[in-house]
Amino acid sequence: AHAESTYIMVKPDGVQRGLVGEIISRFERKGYTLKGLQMCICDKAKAEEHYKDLAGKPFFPNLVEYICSGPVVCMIWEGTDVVKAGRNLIGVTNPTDAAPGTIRGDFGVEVGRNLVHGSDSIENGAREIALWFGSEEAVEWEPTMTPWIKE
Ligand code: YYY
Ligand code: MG
Repeated sequence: AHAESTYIMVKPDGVQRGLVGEIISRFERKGYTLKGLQMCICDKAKAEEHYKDLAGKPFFPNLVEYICSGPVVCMIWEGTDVVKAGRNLIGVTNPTDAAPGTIRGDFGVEVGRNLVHGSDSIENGAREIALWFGSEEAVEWEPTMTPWIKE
């Protein structure tokens, strides 16, 4: 099947709470491939660009402030249907409603502290990867494990 890419980001609360390894591990164990990884502190302009579709929402200013409030861990994950399956691993937006076994369901309490971002479409995945990663920063490689994960 076609290997697509998604942008996954551990938000500042996930970093502060020491959940970076846990979150990476869930994507690794599932069978996806890490193709980019870096840490940064986001500025306001970048946060507004990342969430531009939500610019009119009442929670937008708080959202931007939250994303800029500490370091985030930025990742590119690749694999079959990774956009949809990545959001399944993360769980629905409000951790109250997120199923146990998902990241937000297992570790989150409030919607404004929901630990992790995942792209919602292939197009937005490409847009977000281009926003957060320079052209030299993604790593092109293929795990030797691939034939045991993909037919
Ligand atoms: O894609 P996802 O992160 O699950 O939700 P979005 O609808 O794209 O909203 C982005 C982000 O905004 C969400 O992760 C938390 C925040 N947010 C909020 O604080 N309050 C809401 N009622 C809805 C979203
Ligand atoms: Mg979203």
